[in-house]
Amino acid sequence: MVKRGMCAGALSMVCTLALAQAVPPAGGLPSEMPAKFTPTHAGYDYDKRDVMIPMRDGVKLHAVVIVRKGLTGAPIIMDRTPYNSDKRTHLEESAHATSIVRPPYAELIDAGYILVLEDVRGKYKSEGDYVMNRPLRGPLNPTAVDHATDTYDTIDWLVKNVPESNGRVGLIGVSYDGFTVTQGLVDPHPALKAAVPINPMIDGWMGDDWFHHGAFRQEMLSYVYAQQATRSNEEDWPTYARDDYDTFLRAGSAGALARSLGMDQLGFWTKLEQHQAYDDWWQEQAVDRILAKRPLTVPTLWVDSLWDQEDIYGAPAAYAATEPKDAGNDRNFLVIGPWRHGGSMTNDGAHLGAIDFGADTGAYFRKHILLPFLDAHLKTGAPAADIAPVTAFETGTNEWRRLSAWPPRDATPRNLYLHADFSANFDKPGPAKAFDEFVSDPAKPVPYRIRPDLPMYVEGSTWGRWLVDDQRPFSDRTDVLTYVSEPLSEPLHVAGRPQVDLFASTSGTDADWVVKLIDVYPDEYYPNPELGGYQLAVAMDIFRGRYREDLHHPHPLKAKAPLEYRFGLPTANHVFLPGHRVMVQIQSSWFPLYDRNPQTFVASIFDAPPSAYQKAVHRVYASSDLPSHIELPVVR
Ligand code: PG9
Repeated sequence: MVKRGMCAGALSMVCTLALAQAVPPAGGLPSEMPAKFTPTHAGYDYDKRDVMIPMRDGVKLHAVVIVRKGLTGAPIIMDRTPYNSDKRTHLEESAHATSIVRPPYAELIDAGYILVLEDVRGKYKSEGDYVMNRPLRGPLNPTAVDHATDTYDTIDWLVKNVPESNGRVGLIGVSYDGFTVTQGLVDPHPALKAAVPINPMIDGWMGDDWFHHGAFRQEMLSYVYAQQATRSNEEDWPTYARDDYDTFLRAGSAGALARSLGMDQLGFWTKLEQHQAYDDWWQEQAVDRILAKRPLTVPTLWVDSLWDQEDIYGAPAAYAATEPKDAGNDRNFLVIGPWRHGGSMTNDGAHLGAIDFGADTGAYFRKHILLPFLDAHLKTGAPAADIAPVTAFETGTNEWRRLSAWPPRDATPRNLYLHADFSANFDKPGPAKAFDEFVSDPAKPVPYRIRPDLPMYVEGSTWGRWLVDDQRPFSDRTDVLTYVSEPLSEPLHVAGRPQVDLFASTSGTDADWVVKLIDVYPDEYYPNPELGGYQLAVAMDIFRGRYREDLHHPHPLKAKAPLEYRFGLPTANHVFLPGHRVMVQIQSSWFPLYDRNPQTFVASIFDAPPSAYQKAVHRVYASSDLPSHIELPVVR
């Protein structure tokens, strides 16, 4: 049927043709959908541009540019991510720019910034090859490109192709995106005027995502799997049990589980297998070591979370490494807050788990530090910002402090000694031979968080807050040694990295040592009765014994010999209040976040056979010649 009537008065050739094409195939109606719909976005308060930006090697990277309508002479703030820029700029379809991105980015848009999110090379819509934490060009990367060049090329393109920009660009990002920020600091583009690495991954062996002092963070296997199996993360890590404790215990070793899932096809997994020790591969890509050798030209605000379950090492280490480059004390800044990983960029900074901070510390950070810092460096003609070199939230007192240095200049070491009667105090133990012992059984490893240990990112998982889990369920296990002080009569302020100096032995030939510094709340606590007797971890970490002599080369431990282990705990800024007690817990597994040490020396713990996993008797010594202690950086 030809509906000539609809073209009444316009029986032109075009109309006749269109109507002729609309004749349905026999037995059907024409589709009502266009081949490609073009939305008008009428009434939207922003332009969203999907762009492909050419890099120097011809590869194009995908970015989303969000510009509020009417904006001119505006600074650009950019986040380079492996986590899907499309998804991050489309929380919902909305006519308002502030509704399509997460709140902190909405705040930046509201503050007059052009927002750019770019997919890193090889992920999602960006072309090219993906390499986990792609090392800089050089011995570990023979190509002509890395995140430094990709950031440079992207900035160069943006300042020439986003006409609303004032030619000044800032970089921001959490975690992996924080790592990409740090790479932009290497031979930076002249338009790069500010950088904010938040919880950046800095050293993957020493204390960030992959290992802590040589102990492998095997729950990260699911992350490697999802990130590397496909460009757009279509392959999901399977769940075998509701509780990861069961999944990993049944699997045996990390290598056995990875192989059963076909992970030997994934380049990064095979690299982890080859680099279990702190060899040149790790050391050469440690970002703090890299930046320490370069000039610091771009004002940088490092952001550290005190209870960061993923990258607790990075920000303070990178700040410390770059601080000597800041002769004028006007380029390098540090913020320390009471957050989980990325918590500074959320709207729930008033508390973490059961611990209350009195006010939204994330909102405080963004309003009083982040925005003034960015404005001062990125907005044309903006006045200088009044930001202290270090702004640190003090947990315990719940106060923000402006400091001139980190650790604070008045922090001095004070040794907290462990005693064989399970007490802890500042008195060195006497000469009598004394120790405590426990049986460490790899068949029954100590859980690292209160079970069920739901996989990291599933709904209901406590992954984001486990570092503030009450440590009571662990303190009374027979394979955890628990030392505790008398109630304090005056405040004890610990600011910096407590240093463990442990004298211990194993009846086996390898062992892990987990040391936890804990604030024990009063038995009854009237400000919040639910916290009566709560054991709040302030700093805790693990050390893999085989690296005691040399981080680069593992050595078997001499069975039954008291040996010294020295390692740093993560940064703390905590006041133990009067009436509270100081506790230290020591154990030899932290499962399943860390793979089990078989306690028999084997060349590769990833491949330890079932027969290598053996019970061992572990002793912690407490005498004047073997004085196990934690050196606390105490502010007097
Ligand atoms: N912690 C995550 C990560 C960083 C770097 C490497 C691998 C993982 C992240 O949150 O991005």
